[in-house]
Amino acid sequence: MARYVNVAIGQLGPVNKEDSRAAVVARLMNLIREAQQLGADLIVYPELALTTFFPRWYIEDESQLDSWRKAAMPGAETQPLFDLARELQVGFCLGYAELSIEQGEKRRFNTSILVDKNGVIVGKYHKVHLPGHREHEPWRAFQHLEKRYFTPGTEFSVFNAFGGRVGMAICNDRRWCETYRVMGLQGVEMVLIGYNTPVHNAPAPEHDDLSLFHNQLSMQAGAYQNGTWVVGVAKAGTEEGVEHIGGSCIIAPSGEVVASCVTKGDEVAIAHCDLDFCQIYKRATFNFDVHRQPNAYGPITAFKGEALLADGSPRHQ
Ligand code: CDV
Repeated sequence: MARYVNVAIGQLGPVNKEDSRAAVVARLMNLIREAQQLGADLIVYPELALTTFFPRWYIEDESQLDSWRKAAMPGAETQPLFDLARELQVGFCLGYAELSIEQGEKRRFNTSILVDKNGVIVGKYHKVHLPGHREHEPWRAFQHLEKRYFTPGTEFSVFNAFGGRVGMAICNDRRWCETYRVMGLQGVEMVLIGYNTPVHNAPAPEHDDLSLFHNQLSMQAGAYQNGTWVVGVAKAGTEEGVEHIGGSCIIAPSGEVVASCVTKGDEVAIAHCDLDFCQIYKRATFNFDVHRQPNAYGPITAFKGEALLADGSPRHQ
């Protein structure tokens, strides 16, 4: 039996500090309604979709920080989205800031959840690659304090959902080949990625003009090299004075872009994805069983940084 997933991009325009949670959820509900009219099975929303991208600010007040985070999911404000998903029979992937309290220990994650057509959470992911810095760096035009505000996740899981093998990653994860390969090794067929990417990259402003190129380059490479669909979804436009890229798109296992958004606002785009189209890549060029050489890949997990020192000697000596 053919396995198709009609996947929709649920791109958001800016979410400002003053926007109420209810107003943002109403926008997400408009997007899922439009997606359903276009025949979607699943809609993918951006990273930290419920709030403004608050890591751009250095905030010392814990209670203000916690006001951006959600302890319960669904909670009172997000329940209407879960109810609508069940009514429309459209699943969703949603990024949000999670406050987890386990055995009295408070932890904060940059989280994505996968929700099935019955409004049930079937997968959860904590962002592994947290970019930016920990301390206030006033020389920057704006901060990027994800390393301060979040605990990194420790695994890339793949879930049986929507008739296939579905994985999640968040924003900076999409730039790392390991993200896709670890899921590729679990047979992933569709990777869902929300992002908030400022055009301006303070440590390397030379890259500003290449922001959209690097966005697409990373996701196309990940799709092709692992024979998987990739869905990248932006929170785009100028948010609290900071310009973010759009460039939301759906990429086939061939590496080709098959659907994309054209604005930097709330927008839906959709693709009819044949999950079995992954097989021609997974069983030929990227047949891992036949062609991978893990014995040559030791440094990938043995070292965090470069394995050799400048003089060519091994780093651990
Ligand atoms: N939210 C992000 O992870 N943003 C990063 C920026 C800081 C470069 C990204 O990789 O897009």
